[in-house]
Amino acid sequence: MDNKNTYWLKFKDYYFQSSLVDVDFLETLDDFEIRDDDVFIITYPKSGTIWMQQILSLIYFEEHRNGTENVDTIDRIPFLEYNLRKADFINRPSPRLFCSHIPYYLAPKGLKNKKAKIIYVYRNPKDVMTSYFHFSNLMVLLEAANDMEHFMKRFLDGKVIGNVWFDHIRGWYEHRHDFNILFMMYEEMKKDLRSSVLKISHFTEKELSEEDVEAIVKQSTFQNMKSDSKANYDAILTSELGKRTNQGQFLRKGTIGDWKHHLTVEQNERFDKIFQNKMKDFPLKFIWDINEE
Ligand code: PPS
Repeated sequence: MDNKNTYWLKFKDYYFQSSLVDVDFLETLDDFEIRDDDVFIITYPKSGTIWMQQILSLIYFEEHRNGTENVDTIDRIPFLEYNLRKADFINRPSPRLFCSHIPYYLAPKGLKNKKAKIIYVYRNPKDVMTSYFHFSNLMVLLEAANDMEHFMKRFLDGKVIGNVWFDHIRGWYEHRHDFNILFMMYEEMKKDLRSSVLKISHFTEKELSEEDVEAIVKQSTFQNMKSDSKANYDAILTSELGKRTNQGQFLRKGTIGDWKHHLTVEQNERFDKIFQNKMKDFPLKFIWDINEE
């Protein structure tokens, strides 16, 4: 079959993970009823989705902040198109929080009344590609790649879940006036988590005390998330999704510029050429190095 294999399923020109997605749900996505107080985290894969899930969950749920609940982040903020634990979206109490990798053109049309909120997290694409390469070799539901060269070709050709990175970010950015959307940069979150938390709480109109902000920042650092079983996806990856090896983790490096350890000089130059060509008129800036301002 042309539009489906073990790893992906093509629906309206977009690749979804085939065994996690429900096509009947995708068929109805356009009409998915949106509430004014819904919040959607939208990302290209490996751009900081679970990080934003953790931050948003901490902002919205006091019980998460003060540790009086024992709910996994994925249950607080389920994936829209990969409803792993079969959350009942329709009867879910407000405010509903979701995350998703969908491109702008598959967004439910109710999002266009601009009341429900979208937080789009983006990350420099060399680190996205590096993270994605490792994750593809870790999770059994993704097609593994022998080496970076193989993966880079697939990534640049958009033969991965999420399709072409350039199209995903450009699509959402160019259609930003159709939505109530905030763009958050992974690298800015990394460099100044506190300001990022304040930006998100302002956008979501959630008033936080100084103490709350402290608690959120503390619990959403890479190190804290890594050791927090509700936030680190270890159990999900091991028992619900499946790993190829015991070595890797969802929270791998969590840094800026790891691509430097994985791309050859030639691969890097080739990537730069394509990036410059595709993004020359694109206004959002990117940070490629941990020391860059
Ligand atoms: S997925 O599979 O698309 O949902 O993956 P996603 O969550 O978007 O991205 C995973 C990468 O985000 C990193 N991450 C973090 N970085 C810094 N700080 C925190 N708190 C954090 N939480 C998650 C995670 O480590 C993956 O990046 P890499 O580069 O592989 O480490």
